[in-house]
Amino acid sequence: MSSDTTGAIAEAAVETVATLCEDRELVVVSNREPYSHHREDGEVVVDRPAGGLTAALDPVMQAVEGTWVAWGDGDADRETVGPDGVVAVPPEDPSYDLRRVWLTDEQVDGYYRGYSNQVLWPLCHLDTAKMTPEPSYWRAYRETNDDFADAVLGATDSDPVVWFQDYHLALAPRRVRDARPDAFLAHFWHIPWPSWDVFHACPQYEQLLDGLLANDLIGFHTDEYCRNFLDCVDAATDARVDRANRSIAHRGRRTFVRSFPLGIDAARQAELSETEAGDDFWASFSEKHGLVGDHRFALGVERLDYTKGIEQRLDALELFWAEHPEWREEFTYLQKSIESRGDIGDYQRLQSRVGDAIDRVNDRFGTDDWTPVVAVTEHLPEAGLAALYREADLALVTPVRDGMNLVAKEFVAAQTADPGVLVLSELAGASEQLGEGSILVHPHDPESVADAIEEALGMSERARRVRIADLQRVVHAEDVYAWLESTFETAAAIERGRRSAPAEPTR
Ligand code: GDG
Repeated sequence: MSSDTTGAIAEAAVETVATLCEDRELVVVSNREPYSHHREDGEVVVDRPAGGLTAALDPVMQAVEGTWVAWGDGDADRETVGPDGVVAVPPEDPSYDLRRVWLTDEQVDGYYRGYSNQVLWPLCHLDTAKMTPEPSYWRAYRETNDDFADAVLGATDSDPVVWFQDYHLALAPRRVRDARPDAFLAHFWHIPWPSWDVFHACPQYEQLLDGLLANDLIGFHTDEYCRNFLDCVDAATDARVDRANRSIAHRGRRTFVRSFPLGIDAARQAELSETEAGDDFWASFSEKHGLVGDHRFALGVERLDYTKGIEQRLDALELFWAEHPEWREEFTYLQKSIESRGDIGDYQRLQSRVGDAIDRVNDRFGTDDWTPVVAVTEHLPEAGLAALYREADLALVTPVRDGMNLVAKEFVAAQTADPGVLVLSELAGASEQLGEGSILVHPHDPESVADAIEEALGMSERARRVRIADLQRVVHAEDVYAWLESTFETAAAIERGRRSAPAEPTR
């Protein structure tokens, strides 16, 4: 698919959004902002969306001239806004408002670092032992959600269509709903939703559910997360749960729960994997790390997060080289991981354990001419990353829990030359869509991962082609634009139904 086709797909998404909004303001709310300003050598420079959902949504926002509400965390953000914290973006052709929410250091500590990343993140990834439910975190989370909600309400005097992103904002919908009963509110939850026995571990389970049930539509990546959410509502509240229809009647309204598996801009990813910049990157990278000639390599790409299964993967690789000495000096593992949330203790400890595990494996098997595990910790340019995807013989995507995992999809879309093999965890949301053409493994079973590596390295080119073609069909058909369209089509259908149906009985 070419960029022209991508443009056409974006236009289709714009039309669907326009149908839903009619003359109402579209307000997107997320923790991270699409554009941030900071100072570099005294000059103000702007960071703009590079890939991902933000890049796909940006042209839609430009076309419908909506408002994006987000935390202004750039060091020059305050000096670039007008009254009400608003700056028009994109800078070269301003067409929509970015309304920045300012957070104090205490709020960043409590709402972001605290409640979002040390309570909700481990909770939703089933790691309740890592939860740190400090009362001050919860207070800051509530207060900051109020600030986001107030920024939404300040964006327009009439009833907007609001789309909240992610787990940072579970409470904001309720405050917006109370002020604007006729607004259309939707929410997409980017991480897993756990089963009730796990969610019950959170002391604020009732308030979180009440906040989310102020939405008309809640989206998750998979059907499993939808079922878990319905179970939690059923167990924890007196709302009426209609499982067949996947909807919930609560406080006089109905909330619909649907799965929308997020995709990537697959056409762009395929193009990126064939650029000159990517070729140049690969030429020097492969030389530097000895990935030349017949040498084979596997690739892992992620933030350094305990949910991504990096330690377990290193155990599996150690087992693989122990059981298959014939692959020593012939096969390398490239761990491309970026430090993440480094100011949180659990992440610092993970970083040091991963470093120790890499040293252990390299000390055990490494030779003067070969380093079994190569760790790359810097942020790579998109074309460089795409070249690594293209050249890798296999990708090891083995999270112990992951809402979706877009790396799996990027790897698939980048296989434009000799196709590689996707080794994928059963516990990644992506396995619902990509289970068929990948080799599925259990991340906690090192034998299954080691066997998968052996299978992938021995797979014929024909078998790899068949598998990758199947996977590419899915990744291209269910890309980020299809995701936008299906979300907004569903929202429009709900809105039509709501206008023609009688009010819900109150409970
Ligand atoms: C959350 C959920 C869900 C990484 N290193 C570089 C780089 N990346 C990019 C990848 C990919 C992105 O980061 C990571 O996305 P994931 O989806 O894998 O994971 P999370 O960050 O945990 O995201 C997840 C997602 O939200 C969306 O809903 O899928 O389950 O946890 O796009 O390419 N990009 C560049 N250089 C790097 O060095 N350019």
